[in-house]
Amino acid sequence: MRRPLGVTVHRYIVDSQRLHPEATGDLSGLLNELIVAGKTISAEVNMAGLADVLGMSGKTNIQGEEVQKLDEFANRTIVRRMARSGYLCVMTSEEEDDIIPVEEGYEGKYTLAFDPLDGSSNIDVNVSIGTIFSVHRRLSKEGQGDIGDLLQPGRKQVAAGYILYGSSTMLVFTTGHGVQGFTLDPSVGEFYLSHADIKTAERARYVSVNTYNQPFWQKNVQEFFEMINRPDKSKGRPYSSRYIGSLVADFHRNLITGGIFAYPRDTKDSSKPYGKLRLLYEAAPLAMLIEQAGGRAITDDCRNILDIEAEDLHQRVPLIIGSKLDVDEAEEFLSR
Ligand code: AHM
Ligand code: MG
Repeated sequence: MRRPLGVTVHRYIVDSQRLHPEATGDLSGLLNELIVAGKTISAEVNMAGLADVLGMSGKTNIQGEEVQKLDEFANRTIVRRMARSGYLCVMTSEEEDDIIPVEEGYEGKYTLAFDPLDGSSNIDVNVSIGTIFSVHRRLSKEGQGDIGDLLQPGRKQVAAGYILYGSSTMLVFTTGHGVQGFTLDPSVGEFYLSHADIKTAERARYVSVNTYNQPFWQKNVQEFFEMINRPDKSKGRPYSSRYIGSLVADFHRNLITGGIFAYPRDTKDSSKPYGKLRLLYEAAPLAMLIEQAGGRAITDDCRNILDIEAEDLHQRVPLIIGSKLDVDEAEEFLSR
């Protein structure tokens, strides 16, 4: 459906729901609540340089990383708002070891996995960060949800997206019918449709990897990235390199311009044998978005990210994601 610009995200969600008369409105309600949380976080992120919120809180999270104050703020904002939304039965967050129960009496039919502030090492250097989210339908029948409701493959997501706190704040999401991008007008506090039905380029323009990890990658992964570095006019190569170190920002740029992002497994840190990125609230939601935009997401041993059965809330997964023809080539090369 062609939609005029100037459509608010609320209007977009209401219109989309009309196309599904069977819908109860719960998913719309859930997204709207998340959007309010996102706007709250956006306002705080924009104040970060002014308010005294920079710097470490002194705690470490389950992955042994330092937690920064804005991470905590983002986590708290989402948990508090969503726990009483009435749409969820259980949540998981990068910032919390265990499942996060919703308030009794407010149980709903969905689950939420989220990274409250991805790219947090970039907060105090004024570089783009974002909130990534993934929504599943619950498996259990009623009452408070449990870990089983959260450990579902990405293929079963009913919605996925992110809010990027960049030069402007953008909301990008899918409910399985294409990818829509909205830009926040901070003067009125509304997200407006700015990127309707996003499709990513079939060929990459950018390659996004932490090249200094290259010596620690598997040999075939090293060889693949050497191979696609070689000039080849028919494929638009040589590509150019872009790496921010905020997955959500690297992903967003590549989604808009075409690109291939990878965080393969490496031997640099024996506590992280599968690379750094998390399945449930980083790789899976971005994989749903990229597939909806015409791209692909696989592991470095060629499994489709969306088919992986989660075993742990915080499990990590090697990720190769982006333009279809380049991920196809990676798959062919790495499966030899
Ligand atoms: P975070 O969720 O604590 O911010 O960590 C994940 C981030 C990703 O956003 C990014 O892609 C990656 O870490 C960068 O890692 P590295 O610095 O090893 O390249
Ligand atoms: Mg993250």
